[in-house]
Amino acid sequence: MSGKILALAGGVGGAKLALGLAHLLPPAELTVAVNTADDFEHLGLSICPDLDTVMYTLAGVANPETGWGRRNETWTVMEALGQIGGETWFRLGDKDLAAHIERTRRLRAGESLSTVMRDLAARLGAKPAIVPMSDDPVRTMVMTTDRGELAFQDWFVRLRCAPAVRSVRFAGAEKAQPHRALTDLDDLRGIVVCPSNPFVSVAPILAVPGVRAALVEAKAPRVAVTPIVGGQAIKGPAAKMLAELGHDVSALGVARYYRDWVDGFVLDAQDAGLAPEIEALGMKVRVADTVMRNDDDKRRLAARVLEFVDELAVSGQHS
Ligand code: FO1
Repeated sequence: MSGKILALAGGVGGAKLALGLAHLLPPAELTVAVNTADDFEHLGLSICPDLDTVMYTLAGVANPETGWGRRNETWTVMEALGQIGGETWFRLGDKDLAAHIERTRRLRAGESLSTVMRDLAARLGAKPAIVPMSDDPVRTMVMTTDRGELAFQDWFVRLRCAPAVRSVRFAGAEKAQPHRALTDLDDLRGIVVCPSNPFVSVAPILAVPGVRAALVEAKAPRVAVTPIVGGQAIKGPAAKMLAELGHDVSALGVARYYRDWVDGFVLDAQDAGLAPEIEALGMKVRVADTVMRNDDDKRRLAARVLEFVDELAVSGQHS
């Protein structure tokens, strides 16, 4: 089947599946809409971690060890900054800094984030469209039980996600305009929710006014891939957040969180036993190997996801 796939993604997990999809689809048939609520101003620069992670991954220049930042990175600036007493808790590599410097310059000159990212991604060789969820600033704020409210990167990187989370809000979301790729959803082949953190990667995209309604009304099937396998997050604090926010710490907990708007749920083979309970929520289930260790895994999972999307379209078991 043809038609466009719209993938919703956060950082590392989202980028991996996006790369799998990019291996299988012509560039014109894939748009990756990325969370920007992790963005922040740091050292006077506009940092967009999830957009850059997706961009570097699709361009083939991502750091394979961390998933974020660039491969073959050097750290001369961070070392020199540390020496003179500067802030080094958020590690910006020398090559990575180039993107932050150029993006900041162009944003200050009045260009939109989507225009700047389109150009940077093209220069680096990322082929599919990579779009921010909005050109307007939206910032995740994490209310913790013992440290009050923290800006996302303070909580995530500086405090290593240690403070327990009570709630999350997306400052500025109510005034943000969605990117049109998230609201013009005619003629889509399918919508894929990548295995990103439901609370701080996917939820901010849906918090941009108009996006949730557009996704719910879209004619195309909506398929989510679990970020939780065997009760644990593949990467990051998703499992910890499920527990702290009062959800079941399992793929079932994630499926329940998505039940209002997702038609199909891709469950890991380890969790196949949860399929009946997820189906009872009114979703179709597909079991697959969802842990992406290498490029073949990414391609295989992407193929399973596309197959599932097309089956849901044929059977009309969506919308
Ligand atoms: N994550 C870390 O855990 N430590 C870092 O020092 C760090 C630096 C960094 C620099 C640029 C970038 O694009 C991402 C970076 N990340 C770092 C990852 C990032 O902050 C998080 O993974 C995302 O915001 C969560 O999706």
